[in-house]
Amino acid sequence: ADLRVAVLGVGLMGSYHAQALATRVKGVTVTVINDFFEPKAQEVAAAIPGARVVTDPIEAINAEDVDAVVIATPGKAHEDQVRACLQRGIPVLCEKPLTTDIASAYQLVQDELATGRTLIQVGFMRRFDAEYVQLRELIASGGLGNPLIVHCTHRNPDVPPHFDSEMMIRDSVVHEVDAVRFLLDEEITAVSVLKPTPTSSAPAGFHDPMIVILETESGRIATDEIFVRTGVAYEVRTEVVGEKGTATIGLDQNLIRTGTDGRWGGQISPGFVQRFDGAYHTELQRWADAARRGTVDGPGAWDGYAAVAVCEAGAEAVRTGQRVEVAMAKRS
Ligand code: ISE
Repeated sequence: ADLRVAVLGVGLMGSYHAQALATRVKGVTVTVINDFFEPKAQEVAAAIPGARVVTDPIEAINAEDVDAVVIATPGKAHEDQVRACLQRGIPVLCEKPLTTDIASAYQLVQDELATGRTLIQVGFMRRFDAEYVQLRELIASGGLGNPLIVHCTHRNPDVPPHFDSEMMIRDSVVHEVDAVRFLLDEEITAVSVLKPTPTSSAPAGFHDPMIVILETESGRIATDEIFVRTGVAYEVRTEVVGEKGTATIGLDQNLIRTGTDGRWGGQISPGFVQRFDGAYHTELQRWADAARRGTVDGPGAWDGYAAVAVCEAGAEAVRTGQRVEVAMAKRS
């Protein structure tokens, strides 16, 4: 039988997931749609045969015709909703951030441990992108020798006006935080942030771009250029520098080369939905396949907690201009 899924929060990401689950992911029926803005939930549900609207998110999680849940509500709502999934004992795919503070993220790690099952997956979709997977395998197989430095670039063409420096850390850099942990297989222990001259399109007082420096347990360094108002396109690149060589991904991802008027040129993917479409699809299909067996298949509660802890340090580094150590428990 199909896995019956509730999608909570149908903004940009949630409506994309709901559509993908309903039309492209095999073995899934979307039965319940929820959003705090009911007309939006109605609109999304109307386009999905068999889906109905449930206005209360906790009721949606506990509905009889729901076997698993996708959460794409605002970060502040995640803690209670993920906990309700744990209490019911059903798998959940929660968009990042897992929660909005370190203590609640750690509590969810503990709550999941207490169930004796693995039920929480966090939406770090880059782990499902073919290039990231290959780069991780190359590093793990020793192909680059010891990896010493990771250089990341993360550029968005634009963001909403309220997207401030702290959001740049918590919403955008969070992906490099997870990618670096994924590629190097170790924790990040300290964060520093450099604030170059801001672009003139950034509102006063916003630091855009920034250079974020991540230090790892073993002493490696990762840099991340985060620039969210380039006016150009969505550009995400990673280069790993090892003792025996270097490797770069994201150079011409989704580049469409065109030839017109005796010239050649290309189009860069405009946004993350286009750039990571394949990754999202793999993420959803593997999650759904695992959920049918009562578990998940991807980054979990610990990864969500680690990302929250590193971003907390990053937000403090933006505010204070200091190098901030990550406050994180040892993994039990
Ligand atoms: C957004 O929230 C995301 O999650 C995207 O993946 C990221 O690239 C973007 O910068 C964020 O705004």
